[in-house]
Amino acid sequence: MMITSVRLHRLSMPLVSPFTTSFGTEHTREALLVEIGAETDRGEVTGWGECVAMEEPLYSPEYVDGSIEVTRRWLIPAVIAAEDLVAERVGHHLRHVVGHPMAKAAVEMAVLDAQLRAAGQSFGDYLGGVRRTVPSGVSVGIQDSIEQTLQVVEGYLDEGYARIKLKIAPGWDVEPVRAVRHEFGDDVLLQVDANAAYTLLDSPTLRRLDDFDLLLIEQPLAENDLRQHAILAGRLQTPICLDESVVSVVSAADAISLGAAEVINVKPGRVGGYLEAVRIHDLARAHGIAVWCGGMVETGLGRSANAALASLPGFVLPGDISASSRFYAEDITEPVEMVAGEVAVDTTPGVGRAPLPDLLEKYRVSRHDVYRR
Ligand code: OSB
Ligand code: MG
Repeated sequence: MMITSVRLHRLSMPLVSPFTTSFGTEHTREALLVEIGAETDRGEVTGWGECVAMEEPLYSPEYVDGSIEVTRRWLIPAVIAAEDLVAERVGHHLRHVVGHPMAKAAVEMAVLDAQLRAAGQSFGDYLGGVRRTVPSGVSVGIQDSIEQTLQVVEGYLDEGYARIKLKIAPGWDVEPVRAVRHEFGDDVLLQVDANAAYTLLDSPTLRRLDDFDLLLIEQPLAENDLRQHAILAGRLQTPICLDESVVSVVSAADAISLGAAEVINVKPGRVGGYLEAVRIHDLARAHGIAVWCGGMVETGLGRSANAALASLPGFVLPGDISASSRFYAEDITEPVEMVAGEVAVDTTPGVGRAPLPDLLEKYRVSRHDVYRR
């Protein structure tokens, strides 16, 4: 294909309620979308990508304004210069730029969306999906009180969510987990996410979580603490799942061989794109390591693409793939729905959803026309 135009859209979307993790509280999602116009041998198409960088570099080094800059100055020029552009080579064309996996992932996603729209193939089919629906888990932020936590969890369980993930932090761990287990019983699929807030010195506290039959504990230690995660794994019964630490298939291979991860949270943005995400899925599956699809408070665009990824056979645990309504009163695409604990995988060509023009304009705070042929 030949790229004929590139536009970046920076959005500010209000959240239905504040989302608090060990690294901060968000009131809005500062989303970044990449729109690519392309000429293909089957005509003109538009492809959309979503960059999952957050407003501030607190979860990972990337942040929205930096992603706009690196995309505009280095990533787009590199793909424009490529001859015979195909999605499978975007990663290759961008390999000289160090880091910035979320920005690269968004560019690759937009090219892949355009390519699949031209080919008439859905994201799920292309990636190798084997399910029409995927189980829908919900990530529950840190609340002001145990009482409020129980109320919020009850609401999600009543809606039908298949799995609950509680965000934890030092001082907010054993008690909320105990309360949720006690209130809702042993059948609820329950897990926790520390977002790197603990150290190995906290292992006595973390070991107390073994009493609550959790599916896993996600990223207890810092991003670079692979060796320490392996030591912690020897001290806990609860399986350790890595999120922040797995930034590529190489770091997934390191984590698996060190015994630092019994489970991996695969987030396409964090690892540089959907294609690298599939490579991590394949590697983990070959090692008997479970994976599940993480979330980054995506709009309907990324949310739908994540559901497609989660339909691959190695995604054996419910993902952080909730309905649009979990975060947004109004999404910028047709909303993603959750029915009886499942989200349907879109089957129309490409990602299967695109921003609705009126809503894109309503929530857009800036537009950057990066390229026009
Ligand atoms: O650690 O999984 C995480 C949101 C933003 C940044 C990091 C994380 C999260 C979530 C939300 O837990 C997952 C979702 O989109 O539902
Ligand atoms: Mg996480």
